[in-house]
Amino acid sequence: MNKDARIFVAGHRGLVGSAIVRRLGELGHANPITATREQLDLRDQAAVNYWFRANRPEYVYLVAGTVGGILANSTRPAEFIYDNLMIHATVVHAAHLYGVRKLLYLGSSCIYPRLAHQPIEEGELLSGQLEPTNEPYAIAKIAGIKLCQAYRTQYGSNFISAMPTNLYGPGDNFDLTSSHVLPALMRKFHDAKAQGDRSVVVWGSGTPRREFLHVDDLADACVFLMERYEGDTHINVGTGVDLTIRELATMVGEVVYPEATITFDTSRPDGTPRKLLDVSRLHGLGWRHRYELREGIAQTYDWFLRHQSEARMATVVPAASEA
Ligand code: GFB
Repeated sequence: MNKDARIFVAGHRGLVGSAIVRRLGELGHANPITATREQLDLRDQAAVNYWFRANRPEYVYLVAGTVGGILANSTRPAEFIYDNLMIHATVVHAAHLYGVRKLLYLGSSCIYPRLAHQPIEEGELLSGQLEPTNEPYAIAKIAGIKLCQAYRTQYGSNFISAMPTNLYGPGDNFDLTSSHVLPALMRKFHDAKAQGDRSVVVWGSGTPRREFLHVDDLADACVFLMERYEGDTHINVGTGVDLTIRELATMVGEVVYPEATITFDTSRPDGTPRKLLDVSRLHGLGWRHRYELREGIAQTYDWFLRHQSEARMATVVPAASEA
C-alpha cells in the first residue's frame, strides 16, 4: 500500500485500534485518519456520511464498537447490540457511498455456535445456537460479516472480515465490571499483592477453555489481511492453542504474585465451554502469531505497571447520546 494512502482507523482509542495505529506507524503510515467519539458518533449515519465526504478515506479498518467481558455482555445487552449494529452499518454503507478501495471489518469468535466443533472452522458460522451470555453482541458481529458480504455481492465492494479470538495486551481494559478475563485476573493478582491478601477469586468453575492472542499480533494480522486477502469468507485469527481458565489464572499468578492462592466463585457464569479457532486458512496465507502466552502476559503486566495512571480501571458508561 502506498505510504500516502488515506487510511481510516475507526476505533483508534481502543485496544485493537491503538495497536493498528502502532503497527501502521512502524510500516511508515505515520498519520492514519482518526476521529474521537466526541468528534464523530459512528452510530449516526448522516454524521458518518458527512465525515467520509469530508475526509475521503481510501482504506478503512472497522475496529470500533462497544466491547466487554462476560459480565458486561450479560448486563448491558442493549448497548452491545445497538451500538455495534449501528456502527457496522453506518461505516460499511458510507464506505460504499464514498468509494473506499478496501475495508477490513473485525468481528469476534463469539459469532460461532456455543457447541461448535473444535477447533472452529470458518464454515461453522450459523450452524447452531449461540452462547446466551453474549448472544446480542454475537448477532451484531454476525450482521457485520453479512454486511460486508452483501455489499461485495451487490456492489462489488472490496470489504473483508477477520474474526479474532480472545485478545489482550497493552491498552486493555482493567475495570473488573467490564473487562475480559485476562486483564481482570492481572488486576486481581496485582491488587491482592498490593493489599497483602493471598487469596484471588476466579469466576466460574475454571474449566472453560479459551485461546488468547496478543493485540500486537492481531494488528499485524489485520494489516497483513488488508494487503493480501481479497476473499468473501471471513478469516479466523488466533494462535491455534488454548488452555483452561484455571491454567490461565495459574500463569497470570506466576507472573504477578506467585504466593497467591486461587479460589473459584461458581456462582458466576462460565460462558461457552470452549472457543478454539481453526487458523489453517490464515496459516495457509502465510501468517503466524509471534507472542507466546506467558511472554505476552509478562509484557502486558510490564505495560500495566508503567501505565497504571492512564490504564482503564473503572467503567464510564456512556450517556445514551454518545457511542
Ligand atoms: O473473558 P471473558 O469475560 O469472556 O470470560 P468470554 C472468559 C472466562 O473467564 C469465563 C472466566 O468462563 C469467565 O467466567 N473468568 C474468571 C472471568 N474470572 C474472571 C474475571 O475476573 N473476569 C472475567 N471477565 N471473566 C466474551 C464475550 O466471552 O469474550 C464477548 O462475552 C466476546 O462477546 C469476548 O466474544 C471475546 O470469553 O466468555
